Amino acid sequence: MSVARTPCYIGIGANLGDARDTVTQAIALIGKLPQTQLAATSSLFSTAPVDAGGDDYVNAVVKIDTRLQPIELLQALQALEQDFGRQRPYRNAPRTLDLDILLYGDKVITQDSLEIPHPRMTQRAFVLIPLLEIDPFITIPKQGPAHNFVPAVAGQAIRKI
Ligand code: PH2
Ligand code: MG
Ligand code: MG
Repeated sequence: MSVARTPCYIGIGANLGDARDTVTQAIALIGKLPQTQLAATSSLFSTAPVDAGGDDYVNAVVKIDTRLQPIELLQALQALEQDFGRQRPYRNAPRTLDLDILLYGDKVITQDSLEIPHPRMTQRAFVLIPLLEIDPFITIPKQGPAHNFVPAVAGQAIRKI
């Protein structure tokens, strides 16, 4: 069994309740997941909803090094979402906490339950800007340098908080 840890990037978002406090707590809890270390944390950002309604979001991205397999990591993140009372009344509904695996090493996964790289990450300033803050030279498997996608999201409102 491999003991190597894989670098992963997790997108964090919230726009229901005390979103700033939730994102701060979520970052700490991600760092306490089993077989996982927090490697880097972006700033928190206030962002306008993209393809969604409701209040502005608080978004951030963290980098972790983990021995959890992708599905184990997904399940652990979903359990954290549940701990914060996540409900799913309809697609892109306002949420207390959303935790998305953006990248898992250089793996490409296309399952119904899990797609990595996250399929919409290059279209969203609320992912790209915090991701590039952590790692300006990050490349996305099969898509190239993340910074190449920034001009296309320049119209999306995002502000560091
Ligand atoms: N998440 C979505 C849809 N739209 N918009 C912002 N600003 N931030 C998000 O985290 C977000 C969104 C679906 O997960
Ligand atoms: Mg999401
Ligand atoms: Mg999600």
